[in-house]
Amino acid sequence: MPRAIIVIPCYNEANRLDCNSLKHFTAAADDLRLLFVDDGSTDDTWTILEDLPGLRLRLPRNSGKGEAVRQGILEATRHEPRYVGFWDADLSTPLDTIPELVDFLESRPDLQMVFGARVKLVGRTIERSEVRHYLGRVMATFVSMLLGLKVYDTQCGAKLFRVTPETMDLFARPFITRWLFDVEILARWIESSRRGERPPIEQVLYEYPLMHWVHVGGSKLKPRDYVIALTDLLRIGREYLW
Ligand SMILES: Nc1nc2c(ncn2[C@@H]2O[C@H](COP(=O)(O)OP(=O)(O)O)[C@@H](O)[C@H]2O)c(=O)[nH]1
Ligand SMILES: [Mg+2]
Repeated sequence: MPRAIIVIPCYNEANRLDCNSLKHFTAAADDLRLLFVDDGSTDDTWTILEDLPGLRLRLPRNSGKGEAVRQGILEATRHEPRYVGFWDADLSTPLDTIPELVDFLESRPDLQMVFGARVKLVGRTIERSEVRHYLGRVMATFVSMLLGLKVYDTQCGAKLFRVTPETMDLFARPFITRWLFDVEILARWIESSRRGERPPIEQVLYEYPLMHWVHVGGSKLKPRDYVIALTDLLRIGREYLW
């Protein structure tokens, strides 16, 4: 039984998948498994995944990162791991951060989830273009206001959850937005905690400042996605919070 299963959503990632790093990581970490979700890719992604060690799931058509992650997590829980998470296929967050987050969550039984946070501090390598950094900061500020939570970085693609009925309930239904499902995860928790069914989010979530995060080109996020994201924030507010 693996201690943790990490879902890697892949949509047309044939050119970006770093097979050597993925194989090397899997060989070295025997209590951690990767679960690749091919989200209806139209390139060679599936063929490449068939050659990688780990679990695989193939979705019949492209459904977006949130749904791919959700399906992956539902599949992962069937193997009864203690922790599940998700990680971007471009390995902007290096794979060796996975055991670090798992150990951290293990050492903190009070926590339900730990999110990687890209905080530019001296001594750490956090590399993003200025434009993306500042657009990201504006978005993050709106997200923080919407949720009423001093969260710094909801959009980092490195997240880990303790497998409990409460955390798995966050993935029970499809998300309503394409790119802001991470915000929805928090909004869902906050909605239940307001009903008195959960402790406050501040007691169960920890943002873990990453040592290393480097933007990898070939992103599928387009400028218009930032505009969609703003309207999606309002939809999240209406659906869960207001
Ligand atoms: N399943 C799925 N994953 C996607 C889709 N678009 C992007 N991703 C995945 O989301 C992760 C981050 O994507 P990326 O394009 O690097 O976004 P960025 O890092 O936010 O610029 C990668 O693992 C992608 O494969 C999609 O339509 N479906
Ligand atoms: Mg990326």
